[in-house]
Amino acid sequence: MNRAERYESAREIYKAIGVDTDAAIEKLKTIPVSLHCWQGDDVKGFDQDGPLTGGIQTTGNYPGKARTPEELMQDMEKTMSLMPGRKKLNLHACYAIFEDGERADRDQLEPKHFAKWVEFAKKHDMGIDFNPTFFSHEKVKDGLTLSSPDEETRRFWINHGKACIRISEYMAKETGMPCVMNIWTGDGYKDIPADRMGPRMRYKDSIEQILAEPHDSNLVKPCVESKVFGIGVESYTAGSAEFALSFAATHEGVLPLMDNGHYHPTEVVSDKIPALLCFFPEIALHVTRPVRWDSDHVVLFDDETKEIAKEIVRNDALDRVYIALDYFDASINRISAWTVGFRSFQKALLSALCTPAAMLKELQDENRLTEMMLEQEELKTYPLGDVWAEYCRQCGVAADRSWFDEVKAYEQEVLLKR
Ligand code: RNT
Ligand code: ZN
Repeated sequence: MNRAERYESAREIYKAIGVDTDAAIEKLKTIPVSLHCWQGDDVKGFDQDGPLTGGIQTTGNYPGKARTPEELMQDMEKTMSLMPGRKKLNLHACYAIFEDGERADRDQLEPKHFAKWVEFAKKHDMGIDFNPTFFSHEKVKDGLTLSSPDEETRRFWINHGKACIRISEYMAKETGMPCVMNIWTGDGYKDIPADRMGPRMRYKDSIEQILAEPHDSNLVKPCVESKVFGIGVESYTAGSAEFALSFAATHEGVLPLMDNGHYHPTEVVSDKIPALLCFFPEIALHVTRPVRWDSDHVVLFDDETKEIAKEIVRNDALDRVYIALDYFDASINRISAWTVGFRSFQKALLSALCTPAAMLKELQDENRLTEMMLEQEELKTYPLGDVWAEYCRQCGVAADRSWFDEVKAYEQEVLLKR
């Protein structure tokens, strides 16, 4: 069978269980997934030369990381040309672009410092998501930013947050798509603190001050991302799960953001998604792959990734969940890392869209759990690969491993010359 015949056959097989694969393909083309710029340069940014702090870490020193805005954009264009599906651009404040030796500290950032990124996003018909950068900076005092007891430090970071609200609104206006602005800090303590509430009260007040910066909540979607621990911040994080969730629940227009690397290892975000959807009009996600800890490995087409996509799709929540990727691997070719992760999540969404959710739900509600199990097992060997191949063909990208030839050529011609 050739490719077209294989798709025809797969279409019939899915049709027999009530799944319309043509509709699944069309739907998938419309779902934006935010592509994080920071896979390209190991979360370095352009505004400082120090180490990566905040309790996060990239490991590996594969050659060819992007060192300038031009290189990063060039690399993103390469990786995006190898991925099917709709992309949104995810930026951090530390990726500000300064012209002619001009500098601005993080509390002084302005929309103009992101004009080149806006131009880039427009060129590729993408919206932009944004993140204030509360790490890798000399004004992180004793590992603390928005929860610092030092008022000058806290003021600096509040002003950074406010600047980022203004920049987010500018990005939304320019691209015509809302900007999800995610607040995450690595604030916390390595060892058992003597005061757990004080930092949280200051963190709460700081976020409230940031959000007091005037903004249109249809354009700027502020989120609070929780975390259980970081490297060197093992005993306590100010922005814990309960803190972030309660903050979002009690502040109009604020979304909780769940990163699936930020929970205890046996907790799953796939189960948290429908729980939050019962209460929040909108939520946000960072999709990553934690291996034993928040290691930010490249996202794969694995069980939990599939389950996350399924929960979004079968609860009809594609318009309520802002999906972003968040991983950074410096031990392998970074273009390939980006591409594999994005393609994996696309596969997970396609798999979810090709799941006969109504039929399975009915089995559950009729307590036909024996059949529910076997039907879910049957699906695992359905010909999803043939539907994937058709989707990739329609999107003008390789369906199989052949995209890697382009990565190898790019490595020779561009990356290894850096
Ligand atoms: C860190 C958080 C955070 C960062 C990015 C760079 O643990 O996941 O989202 O990874 O903002
Ligand atoms: Zn994250």
